[in-house]
Amino acid sequence: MDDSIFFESLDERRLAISSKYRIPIVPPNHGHGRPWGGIIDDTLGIFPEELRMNAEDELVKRKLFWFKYLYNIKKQLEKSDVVIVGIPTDIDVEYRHGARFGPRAIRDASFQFSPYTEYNCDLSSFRICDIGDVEVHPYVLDEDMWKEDDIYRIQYHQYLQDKEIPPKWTGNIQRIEWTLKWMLGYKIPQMNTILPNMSPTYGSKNPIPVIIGGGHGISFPCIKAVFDSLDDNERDNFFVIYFDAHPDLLKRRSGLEKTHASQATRVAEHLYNNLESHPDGRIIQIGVRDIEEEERETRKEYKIKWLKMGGLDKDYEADEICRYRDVNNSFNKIREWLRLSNDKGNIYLYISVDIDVLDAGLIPGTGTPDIGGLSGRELIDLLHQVVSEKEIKLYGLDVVETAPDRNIGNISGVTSVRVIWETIGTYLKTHNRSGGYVRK
Ligand SMILES: [Mn+2]
Repeated sequence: MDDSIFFESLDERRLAISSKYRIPIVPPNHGHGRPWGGIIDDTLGIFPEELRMNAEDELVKRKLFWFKYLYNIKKQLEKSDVVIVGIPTDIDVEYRHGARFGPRAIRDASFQFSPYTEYNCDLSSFRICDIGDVEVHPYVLDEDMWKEDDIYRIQYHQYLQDKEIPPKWTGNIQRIEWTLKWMLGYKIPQMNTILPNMSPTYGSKNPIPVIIGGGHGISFPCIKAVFDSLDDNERDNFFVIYFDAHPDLLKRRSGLEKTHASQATRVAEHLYNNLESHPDGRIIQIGVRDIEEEERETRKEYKIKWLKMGGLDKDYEADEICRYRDVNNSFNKIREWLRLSNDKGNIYLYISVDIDVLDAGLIPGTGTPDIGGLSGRELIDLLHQVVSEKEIKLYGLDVVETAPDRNIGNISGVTSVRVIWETIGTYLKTHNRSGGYVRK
């Protein structure tokens, strides 16, 4: 292996380590204590000192620190039931900022919890791995900003002596989507060539991704990555459930396409464009109450189901719209929308929880609070009911819009942890996982 392909000089090598080879995932700041019920990943502390020390390592010799870092995490992923990743963004926030501090606040809050769920599932019996944060720009979602990656990309091309230059992953959207696909074991051609063991064929044993935000704009690349990784049968039975005060169904916000107020439109478009049959009702939104007229049109266009907190009686004429009354009544409607009563086999589900679905009086620490929302009890009960269904296969969960600057006692961080704990724990317990998430 000729080093000169990569580095012209020692200075350039230093520069490369510091800037060109920016890793897309950075270790979380665990601090002291036991995050996520007591699991601390022992591979996270090794970048880059240990790599520098271990000069015999083949990847170190090739100066592929980034791949080495990912490789170590990958080994953890393969053993994990659940993998947590933070995406610290504040994209296109127009009212209250601060969601980029959400992952930190949620991890902080995780230290105070016992590893038991309300239904006595011991989460410490599962392997839950926190791989850190995706390195993103906090404010800009989709701009081509990571110019250094172009240098990396071309060097990479030289190294592989491949005819094709690997695709760019320069903006935040690409970084988030790529990271999720990588977590899911998606076959990324260039990585498969360089490290054959890094990209197992998708489908054997994959962890459930849990994404902690960050603004709601991150849901689009995450859901897209999960959906794109599915086979045809899974796609045909793929649903997204949102818990949110807002439908996020604007076409654009301030002229921008990929924002927290338009992310559900992008998801709907993506499903619509990639399914043979129309994705009628593939998206269910629970708790919506702050709705713009344009969003009603988008809902009709994609036949999105709404479980609204309130509303006029005329809304009930359309069977896509229902009013939240109580947990049992609402869950029956959700079951029907998910086609769970039809006995048609598995439903593949992604759940996105915008923490502002809760009443503003209960959750001040969020970007766009609104009163008249769910209580914490109702949210947890609904999540319990949904993920307890045997036909449900949980393929992803995100919890977004935690803005700790506005908190009292980090209550939105605490709430986010409880939401994750109860969803994951109840799912693992009711689906008889005994360590090791076997996907099929
Ligand atoms: Mn939202």
